[in-house]
Amino acid sequence: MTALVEIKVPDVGNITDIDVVEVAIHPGDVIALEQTIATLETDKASMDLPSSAAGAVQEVFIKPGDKVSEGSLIATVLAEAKPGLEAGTEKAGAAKPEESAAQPAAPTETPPEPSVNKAPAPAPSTIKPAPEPAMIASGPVRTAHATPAVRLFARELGVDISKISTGSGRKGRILKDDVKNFVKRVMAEGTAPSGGGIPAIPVVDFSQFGEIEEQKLSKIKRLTGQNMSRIWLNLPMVTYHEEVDITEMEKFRNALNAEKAKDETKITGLIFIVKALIAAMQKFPSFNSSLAGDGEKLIMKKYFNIGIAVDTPNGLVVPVLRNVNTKGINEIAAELAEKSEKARQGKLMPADMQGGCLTISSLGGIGGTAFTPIVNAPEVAILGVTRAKMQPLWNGSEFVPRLMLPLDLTYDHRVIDGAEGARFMAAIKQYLSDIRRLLL
Ligand code: CAO
Repeated sequence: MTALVEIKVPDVGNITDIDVVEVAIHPGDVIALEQTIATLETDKASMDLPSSAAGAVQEVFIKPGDKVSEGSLIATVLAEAKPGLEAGTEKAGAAKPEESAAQPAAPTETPPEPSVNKAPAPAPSTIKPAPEPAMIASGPVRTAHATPAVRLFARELGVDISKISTGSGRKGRILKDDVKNFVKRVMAEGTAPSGGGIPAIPVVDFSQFGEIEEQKLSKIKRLTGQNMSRIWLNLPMVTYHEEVDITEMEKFRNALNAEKAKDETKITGLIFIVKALIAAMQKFPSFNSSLAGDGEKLIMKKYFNIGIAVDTPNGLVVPVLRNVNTKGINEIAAELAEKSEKARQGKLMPADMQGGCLTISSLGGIGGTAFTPIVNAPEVAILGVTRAKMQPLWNGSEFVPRLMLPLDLTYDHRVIDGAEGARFMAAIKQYLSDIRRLLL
């Protein structure tokens, strides 16, 4: 005996106009009792709608995008009547005989077999508010909008769906593709970007505002970005700014360059800065260290290698000048010229970029008054340089024109404290304002 059973939206607690986000059945499907037939979603929760009847789906009356309320017809199912119920053996609390799916035809226009009966309204078995994402930013707590199918998909991949900040579906709903893109991004970064509960930047479809074009990031840019994000999240950094009078140094530099033949490498101020940095590291050995993995000891280095950030068409690279403490000004200038040229041609080998103790990031050739460079961890500090300019300096009785060089020292505050940072910078200042001191 079969009966045509109507499946309707059950009592969902006075909520109307609920969005249909997914319909899981089609005419001809054979479905089981309690099987999810559709997914409905309100602003606050998504809900799997279980079937109140088992059998073959005859007709489906809803589609994604529709809005439904309690009592809306979802589907008709040709249900097998259960002999036990036919014999009137329904359990206490079960639907009344005239409402039972197993009851023979009620007086309707439908032919006696199959007959149309009302299915008992199923309880929405899985109204589940989406989990709240772990956030460190303050602000309203948002729930992740996603269908159960997408949630299941995310669970199968081990993705915490709350870490996906915004979906690309309607009203920001998270779709399967969003989960896939999230996984791709995490794989590419080699680390979970939201591991610390940090919400990701929302994905925006900019084409809605105007014409756009996608440009792939170079590999160097991608790797630098990952490295910078990792460092930014891991290191408590402080940047200390200072100005150094390099008037005398500049006179000496110009004199040296005037002696050089045309094809010889010119000496820029940066070379003196390398020298001054080495001297300051010798005076303050904690700047030539790295924090051990357990965070409990410092690894002190007895060699002096300086990384120089070089701007290339493909992005930032940091060739390392080795054992700079053993080299003279001209040798360092020639080595920097060679390595920065190799860098710009993309010919640096990985070994050329390894083993740095401290890094210098110089924007002086471009401009600037100050910036806050990011430490190239596991190094413990980085020296930033911007453009020197003539300034009036009070010498006790009058203002005199002096060439002032702005320097920025960012350090890892787990290793270097503020006073040490200031003393280190004072030493650099002393060396650069009177380079004879480098001989001491
Ligand atoms: N103040 C005034 N002038 C400066 C200066 C400063 N602080 N630093 C450099 N200059 C001058 C130089 O003397 C040179 O002048 P001339 O053309 O008259 O000789 C000119 O600026 C260009 O210098 P340069 O950049 O070629 O040489 P450099 O030794 O100072 O720097 C290098 C070498 C490789 C660091 C540089 O070319 C470079 O790539 N800089 C960019 C670094 C960068 O991108 N850092 C990353 C920042 S964080 O993302």
